[in-house]
Amino acid sequence: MAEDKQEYTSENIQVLEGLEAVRKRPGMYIGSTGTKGLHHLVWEIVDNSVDEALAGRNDRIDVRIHPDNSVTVRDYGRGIPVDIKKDDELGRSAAEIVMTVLHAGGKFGGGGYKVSGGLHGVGASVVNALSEEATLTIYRDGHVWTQVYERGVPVAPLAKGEKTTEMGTATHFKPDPEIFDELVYDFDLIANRFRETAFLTRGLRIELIDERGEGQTASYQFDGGLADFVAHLNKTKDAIHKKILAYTREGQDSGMDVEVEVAAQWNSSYSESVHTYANNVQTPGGGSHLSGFQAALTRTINAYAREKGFLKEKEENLQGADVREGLAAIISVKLGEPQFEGQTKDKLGNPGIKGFVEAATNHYIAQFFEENPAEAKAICTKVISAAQARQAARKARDLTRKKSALDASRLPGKLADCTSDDPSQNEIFIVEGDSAGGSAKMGRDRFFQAILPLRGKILNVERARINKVLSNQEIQNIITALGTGIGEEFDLEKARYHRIVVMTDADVDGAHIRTLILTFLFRQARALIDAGYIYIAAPPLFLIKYGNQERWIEKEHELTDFLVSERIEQVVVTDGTGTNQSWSEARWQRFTRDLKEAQGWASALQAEYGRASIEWLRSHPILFENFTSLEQVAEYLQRPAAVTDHSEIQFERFDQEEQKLLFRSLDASTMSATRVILPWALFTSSAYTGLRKASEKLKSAAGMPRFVARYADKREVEAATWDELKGAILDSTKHGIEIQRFKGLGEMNAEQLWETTMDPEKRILQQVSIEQAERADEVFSMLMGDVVEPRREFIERHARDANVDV
Ligand code: 0RA
Repeated sequence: MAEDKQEYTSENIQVLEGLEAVRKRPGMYIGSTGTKGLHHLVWEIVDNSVDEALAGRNDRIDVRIHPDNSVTVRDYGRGIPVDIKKDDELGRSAAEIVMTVLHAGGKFGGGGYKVSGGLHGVGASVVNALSEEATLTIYRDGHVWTQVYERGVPVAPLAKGEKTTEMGTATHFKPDPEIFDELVYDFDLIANRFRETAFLTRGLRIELIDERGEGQTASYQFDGGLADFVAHLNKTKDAIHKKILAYTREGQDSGMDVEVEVAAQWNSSYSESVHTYANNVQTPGGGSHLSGFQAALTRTINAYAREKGFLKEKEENLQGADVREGLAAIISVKLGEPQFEGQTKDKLGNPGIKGFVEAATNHYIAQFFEENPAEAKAICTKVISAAQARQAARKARDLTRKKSALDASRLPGKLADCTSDDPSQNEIFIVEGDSAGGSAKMGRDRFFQAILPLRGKILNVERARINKVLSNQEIQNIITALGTGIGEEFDLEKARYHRIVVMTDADVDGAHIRTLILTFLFRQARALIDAGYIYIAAPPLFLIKYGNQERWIEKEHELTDFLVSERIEQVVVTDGTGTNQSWSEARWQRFTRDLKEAQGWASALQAEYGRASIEWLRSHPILFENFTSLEQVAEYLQRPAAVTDHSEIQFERFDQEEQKLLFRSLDASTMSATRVILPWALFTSSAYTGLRKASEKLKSAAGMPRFVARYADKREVEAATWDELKGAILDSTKHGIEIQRFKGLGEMNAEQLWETTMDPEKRILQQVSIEQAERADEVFSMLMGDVVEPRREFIERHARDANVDV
């Protein structure tokens, strides 16, 4: 016995030491404690469920981001084993070991490929150690099993609960605010990653539900796997053949199982979009799988084109770049021990993989071409014209090295150039609209600042392809002014300005014009972006005047920050109980955070129980009562004490069978009636508990509804709910402040434009990164391309943001 106990302690200490190490140096395990590290926790837990899918045992993963910034990942696999490990001195369940022992995750895996690369695969125990609270729920062997942990330490052993026929694993974790800088998840980032994972795992459904704020959802399932992925890449392009090339092959490398899966389709564009993966991890650096694919592609297309006479005897061979022009493809390999190489470990090493992928590709493409002569012909025509264009361009360059159609010696008439002839200190502002251009000309420092106004309507070449854009007069003015030439003739040395500032209005048209200019630069003068010469001006949206002071404010949320920091201490709020509270910045921060959380839980509940009922619930003191049955709720509502100052309840029905209460609530001040339905299931849901907790916090931060907010005892603003209180406080902070909103650059005079946007001492410029330009390019393809559907989706998706701006 004594010995047992000692061993228990020593093992236990080891576990605690392991968790302590993770909490001391989280960066070593998840990269950082910033946003990136926070998202790693999600990837980590989801990857475990993806592994279960790769093992063929799970077809669905549901991920919820809760309003309190906790996350639940539920899968429908076999469930983590719950049995007590025989050789474990502590008598722990397998599940507890997975959750608490570093790197224990793989121990029970029955071989196969694991999703792991770079920092992934550190295990659920790391997530657990970095979570304030975590709950593991396993549906297995006919029962629900649960275990709760605090900062990685189990609160109790794994407990066997009620019976179930369900299967799978649910991990709920709340990242520890003591560890992470901030708990802010990026919905789009997570959704994009899940979409990618769903493409790479044929048939797996991944659903993402964001319960924060207004809430968003995304759901992905691709029964076509990589072929669907390629179709997605070509969604905004014109595919030049219908049938997508798609193949898989299984085999061996160094005695271990390997598998390759490829899908490919050419489009009419001139760019290549080939993405590679090893064990579902991106390999942007390429490696042996990519080399094998490329070698086979070049070889088989040359052979076929010669055999069929598309390529004449005297003509030179097609090069790699020719056969990949307009190619969209995905190459995904799965292997036992991937070697990730290179500085950033993003390149697949395993040398044997090259031959394996090459053989699979040679075999498949030859067969595909034989069986699909129409597709083969379309592809050959495309790649041969790529080769011809390459050869023609080379000849033209050789002949007329210098002569250019877009000669920089004749500068555009609209350009107001600067006097300095030192490009390294010169700047050009490309300004939307003649009127803003006029102000900019007057406001500038003419020694080093040049102005090129653009007619606002340049985008009226609606649905133009990029070649049409090039023939646009305004774009040609930009090209001549910049001096570098474009495309093949581009020469960075000839740049006439080392700062090129795109200055457009902060509205939808402005965003369009900026997208167009960035796209043009990305495709035709990319080196300008690489060199860091391109900037976007960010003129402020607001000018505020108070007393005899003036101040520029960039964005909406900064206006709020300013008002709050400047004036919140002079706001007094009287709450529903008649208590007066003075407000501080700290109270405001607490209040808005708790409010957001409460709104999130409320909208999760609304989706299930209806808007009216939940809104009623939120504004009623019933929220703070404790009930153990629906009878108690009914009793509470029928007691006179339940009648608040603001409403009267007309009881309708108690549905015993369905466990539901139905009644009407009459608002005393507005005389409006709300029909409320309260099912018992609502009171026992976790979202209800969340809403209650958040509302308790709101109550202690801001008091009980209803409210009256006053600024320095003058004007009064009323608020019936916590939601309205936020607006009322902001409203009252505006007392005596004049806020002017600038919708366009044209509304600023020369002096204002200089002060806010052009004066190097004060202005804010945003340097354009390649990623940003790439995004602009994608948006451009979508907005201007021939495919209508994605454009509509995009416009609908952004319509709300756009309305805020205009
Ligand atoms: C090892 C063995 C078995 C299941 C799992 C791991 C498993 C782990 C995770 C993590 C998240 N979801 C999961 N689902 C399954 C099952 C072994 C068996 O039943 O024979």
